Amino acid sequence: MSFRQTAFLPTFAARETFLATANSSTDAAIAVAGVPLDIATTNRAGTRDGPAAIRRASRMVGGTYPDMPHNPYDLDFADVGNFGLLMGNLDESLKMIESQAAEYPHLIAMGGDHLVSLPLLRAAAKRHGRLGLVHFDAHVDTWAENYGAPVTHGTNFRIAINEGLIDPHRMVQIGIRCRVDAGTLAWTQEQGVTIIWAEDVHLSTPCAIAERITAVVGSGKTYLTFDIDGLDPSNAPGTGTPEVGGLQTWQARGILTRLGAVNFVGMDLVEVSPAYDVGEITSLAGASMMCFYMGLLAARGGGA
Ligand SMILES: [Mn+2]
Repeated sequence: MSFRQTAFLPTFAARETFLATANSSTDAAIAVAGVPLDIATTNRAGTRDGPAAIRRASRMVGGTYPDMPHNPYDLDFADVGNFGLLMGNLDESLKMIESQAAEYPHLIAMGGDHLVSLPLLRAAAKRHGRLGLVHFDAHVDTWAENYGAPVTHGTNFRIAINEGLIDPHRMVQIGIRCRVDAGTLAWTQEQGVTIIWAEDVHLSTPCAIAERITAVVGSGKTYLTFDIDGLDPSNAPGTGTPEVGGLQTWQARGILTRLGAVNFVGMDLVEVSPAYDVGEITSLAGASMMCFYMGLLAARGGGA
């Protein structure tokens, strides 16, 4: 069972777990975990503090919203704490993250930088087979290398595609607006990845974008990865590689809450870097997106 400590504790006094849950059982249907990997960023670091900031901000969210009438507290979910990793050792940390993720049938992970999606997808694909991917981001994250490094938070999805973890024909990126070389963009589109540019979102409506996403991923098992830099820096300043012209929080909310037809099997929310945040804008946005995802799960009656 998931519950707040007591109805009489105001948010600032509630425990600093996700949605202030007192449930830490590793047997819950839905596990929320922090994955504070912070050694694969290419610009500003600081995502090691993401999980703690999201947990604090999450005490403000959860419950029943008019546009999301299904309450995350109806789910059997637990905050199982943070995953272990080996400081400074990327290879070993990725293996450790994968093996810890494999223990949970439905995981909602808080990054950490975006490379955490790679071991999380390795674990999810072993359990479920090849997955569709709904990917909110400013960046394509399909580079072959960044500054000579082949394994970073910008090469994660090229690796995932090459390993067959995700089906690029069932992969859709939303909010893209980064500088990107022609070769990387061509490679991405040749794989079959659908790109919904940030500009497309601005010229459209959340309803229409949600329909496009649903059409791309279809009814098969699908993973949600939400890089907080998909949001505009004015809506999410606390991140490592901000790009102007991004999604407003209301747009992301409007899209995400309309993805109820997608068969999601897991999620991560990554790249929150609290040292660059202002007034908890970013961590609140991150916590809210996770909450809306949980609302989708609650609407279908649970995580399975
Ligand atoms: Mn990313």
